Amino acid sequence: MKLKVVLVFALSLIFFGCNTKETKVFTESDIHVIPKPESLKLIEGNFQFNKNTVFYVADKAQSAAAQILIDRFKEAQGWELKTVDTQPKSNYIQFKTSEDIEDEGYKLMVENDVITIQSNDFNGFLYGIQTLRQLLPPAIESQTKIADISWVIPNVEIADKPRFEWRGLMLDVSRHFFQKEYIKKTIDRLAFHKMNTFHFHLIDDQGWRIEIKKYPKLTEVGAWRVDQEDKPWDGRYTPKLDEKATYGGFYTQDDIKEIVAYAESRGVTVVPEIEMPAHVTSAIASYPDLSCLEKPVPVPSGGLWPITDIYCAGKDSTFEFLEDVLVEVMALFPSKYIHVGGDEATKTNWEKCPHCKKRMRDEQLKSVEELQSYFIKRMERFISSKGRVLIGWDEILEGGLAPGAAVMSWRGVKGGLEASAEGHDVVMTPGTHCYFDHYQGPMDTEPLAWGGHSPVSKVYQFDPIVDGMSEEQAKHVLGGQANLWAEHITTESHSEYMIFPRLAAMSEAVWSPKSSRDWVDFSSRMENIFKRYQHQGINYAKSAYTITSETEVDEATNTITVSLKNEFPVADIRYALNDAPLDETATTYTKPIEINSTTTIKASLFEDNKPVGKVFEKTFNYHKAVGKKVTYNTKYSDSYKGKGAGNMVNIVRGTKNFHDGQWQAWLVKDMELTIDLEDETEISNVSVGTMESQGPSIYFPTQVEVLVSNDGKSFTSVGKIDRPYKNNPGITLKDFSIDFNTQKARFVKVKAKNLKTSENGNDTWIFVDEIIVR
Ligand code: TNX
Repeated sequence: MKLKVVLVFALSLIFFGCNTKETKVFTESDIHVIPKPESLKLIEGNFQFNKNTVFYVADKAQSAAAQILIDRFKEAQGWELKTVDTQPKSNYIQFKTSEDIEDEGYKLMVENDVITIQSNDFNGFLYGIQTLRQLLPPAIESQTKIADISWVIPNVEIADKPRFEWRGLMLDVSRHFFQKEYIKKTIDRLAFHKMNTFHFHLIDDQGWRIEIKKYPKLTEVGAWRVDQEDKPWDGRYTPKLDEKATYGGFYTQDDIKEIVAYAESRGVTVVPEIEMPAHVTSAIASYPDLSCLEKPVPVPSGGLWPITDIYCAGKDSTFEFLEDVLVEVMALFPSKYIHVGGDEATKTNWEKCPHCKKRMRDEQLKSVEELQSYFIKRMERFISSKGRVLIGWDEILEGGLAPGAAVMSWRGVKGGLEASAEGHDVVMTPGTHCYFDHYQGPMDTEPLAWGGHSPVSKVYQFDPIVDGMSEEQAKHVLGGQANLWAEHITTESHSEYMIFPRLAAMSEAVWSPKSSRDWVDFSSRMENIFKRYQHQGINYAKSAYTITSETEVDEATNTITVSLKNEFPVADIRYALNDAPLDETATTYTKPIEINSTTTIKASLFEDNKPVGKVFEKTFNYHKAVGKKVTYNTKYSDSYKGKGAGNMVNIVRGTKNFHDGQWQAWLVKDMELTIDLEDETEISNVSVGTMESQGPSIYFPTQVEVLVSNDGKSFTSVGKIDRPYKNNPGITLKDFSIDFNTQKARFVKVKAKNLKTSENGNDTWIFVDEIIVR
């Protein structure tokens, strides 16, 4: 652990008005500001707020920044702190405009009697205030009056500025609709984390969410879908055209104005996203003529793939429509950037459409990719003629990038590398680190998410500047952004759960100097931020406290060791085995636990000698093949090797996340392997652990067979299970368990047959995590 310089100051009692000034000694570990400031110096002494503290302001921007803290004191303490325009003698916060401070940067100086915030713009003053807010006790976030708090903060000298100018969060309000009040709340929380961009994903297949006066059907029709919220997202049927559509909602233009103005008061720019040419079934449902086929379609209630009903790129009327929409959008959103989506268009209709074919001939376009490029370039000309800048997902690179366009790199970092090499500005938002619809803890302990695994520690590792970027390219990186797609996010509290605390990690990744990145230090500061989240009423995820296990097999001794850990490193894990209680008698975890028989481990984090949070409980089923040699007659795929040769006999079971490293898989091929038990061993059951997840083409074996032998040459079948193909939505784990008469055998051969081709003609996988021999 980093050595902390502990500064201890003796403080004298100072009398202040009728309040007695606190004698409080601060150390560096009392300072928890997130994102971490560029530089911070603790100084002897402290400042104590009381009901006479005033804000000395010179202009509107300064008083707007002051208001944030005034509101906090009002709610948490009931004080009505005032702003004044003449310099008080003492006990005040003053704002000073200082031209030489960089955009959004600030200096904060806390002294015994006066606090000074210097900046050059509103955001800088606001961030100075936000830092001040985080120096105060967490109770400053309270939404009800709190008694007996002394609002005392250490004297400090802070110089701070953002590393990147684009520090964003995207919310998808199409897949599920979120109320205006929640959007404002989220914007407020962005500002709390010194984030400055709110990317508003207003349009998608499943709902058009912004009123456009010229095209009323967009919200009369496009904002509503048949309610199938009781079914899984990808298991929803295509609604009939006359079915009553009741799920949805939209923002009126007045709502949008209110959101934009609110965001402005929080230093946040709202970037609207108006998807095109795909992800617009909601628009086509409203105005079928916008598509190539001009066929009426319903607003889909859930998953839609591939997306073939897209805007026709041949008809000029499509562009007239989009220009009209954008004129209204640009009147509402003053942001420099206008996002036009551009992702995931399946262009098969364009290949057949006479209008699109004519366009391709007229414009000498060789492919539908070039037609998409034509589409985006044409929109870019329009947007830039209005003095704005087009930004789109990295697919807008395909077929040639529009001059002047900026790119949001989501399919990894490739798009960002390519666009920046061509001199375009980029915002980095790779799925690996920035997708908040991914799981943040082990899948079986978390609410349903899209897939993937992006825990807070991974988000914390995010760097918008990636390996292989030249200095010149790096200059084109505007910053980074987190995205919350909402297919599976139906409520505000679930949305909060996905955003927090990962947003805190993201804020540090895009604000603080890279050199100050320190996971241990960050996690220690998070505890304080959690208290603030609690006061703010945020349903943040506690996944970083979830205990997970890792198992290692020592093949020489056939012993298994299980190690326990959780994401935040400074935690007191204790455990109990089998029937022992998990209480104050539990063992403190210091080293991996050895297992040589079937064992249940219960573990928890402890605070004050008591278990807190989720209890970890896992039974490790020891069996007769543990650690024995496995010979593969058909080799597993290089993409899913599990833990290699010992994977099938290491007692570690895979989770529903097929990327979790515990699964071995075969594509199209059958599985066949032989386990050598070393001695003739009495056995009566073999179980084969498998998974089915038909979405990514993982199917149960259609047959599992077990054979035994004593010489390893001639095998006798002892049983088999047939399991013909069935439609099976979701993810299912299943052990194919085969009982047979107890007998002695040294070799066990297991065969599993692959379906080979799915109903829709794709190659299929079989996934196996363990062969259990009893
Ligand atoms: C891809 S990211 C999409 C979204 C989905 C998301 C799910 C991007 C530009 N397009 O439409 O919601 O995956 O993670």
